[in-house]
Amino acid sequence: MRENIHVIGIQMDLGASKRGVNMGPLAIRYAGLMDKLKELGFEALDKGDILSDVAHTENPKMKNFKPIFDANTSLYHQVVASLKENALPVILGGDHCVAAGSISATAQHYGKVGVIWMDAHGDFNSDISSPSGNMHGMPLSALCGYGPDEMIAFTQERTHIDTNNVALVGGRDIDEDERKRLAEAGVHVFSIHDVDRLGMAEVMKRAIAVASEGTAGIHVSFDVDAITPQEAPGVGTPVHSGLTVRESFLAAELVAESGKLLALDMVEVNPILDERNKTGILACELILAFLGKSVY
Ligand code: EXY
Ligand code: MN
Ligand code: MN
Ligand code: MN
Repeated sequence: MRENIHVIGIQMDLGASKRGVNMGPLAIRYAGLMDKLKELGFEALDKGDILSDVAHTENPKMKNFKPIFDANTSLYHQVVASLKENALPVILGGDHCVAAGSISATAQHYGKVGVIWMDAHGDFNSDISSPSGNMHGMPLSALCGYGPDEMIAFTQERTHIDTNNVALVGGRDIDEDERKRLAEAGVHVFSIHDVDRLGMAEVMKRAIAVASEGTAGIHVSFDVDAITPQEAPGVGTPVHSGLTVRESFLAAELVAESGKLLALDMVEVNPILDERNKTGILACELILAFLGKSVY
């Protein structure tokens, strides 16, 4: 694990239908993230927040595409710059559309990276398959080269993630077309049912193996709606019967133990819908666990 952590916020809520997730970075910082990182012995630098332009939709199949593209482009450049400084970027969302920028940056820097996408959703829609036109339902598909292509036009090379190295963990609300698309693309899906049957330790062992095979390491993209809404109420798209808090921490601890983490997104914390920053605090503690904080 590297000593240098760069915390990069992105105040983006235009990819979701419910507003307010742009305040996620503030909520996670309010939980004490920077001090806690320093207590763990990291050189932790707060790079501030990337801001988003106002809502503006030209194509209802990709709502707010232009401001989302612009903010993601800024995020892409910031994450690339942090990686060049040999820091491990921790990206605070914002809705999940921001992973298009952050993961393209990691892939651009390292060449070949694996992705563990922890989410109640698949985020594997294209503009055509999306039932909503909301861009937070599309970033994983875009990153893997399954469209919408416009969404990852940040890099000259248009970096694509190989789906052989992508594991989706915690999925339980996946659209019918999206399920077919995930299967055709060959994404390794570990649904909540797999977590029940196999246990989180075995699921993460397999997910880490998938994401590590032939790659420089792993970018984890953690959507807090992966966790069950009783424990993480501050989300815009809650889905019942999700991961427990302990399963989530175990996943984080196993990633830390693997020594493969290259970058981390912590996204979809919506303070307006939260209860006394419960979800913000949880997100903060999960970040620490992904970075190696142990309970004993
Ligand atoms: N699959 C639905 C859609 O594409 O509209 C819902 C997507 C929600 C995405 C969330 C945050 O991870
Ligand atoms: Mn998501
Ligand atoms: Mn989600
Ligand atoms: Mn492939």
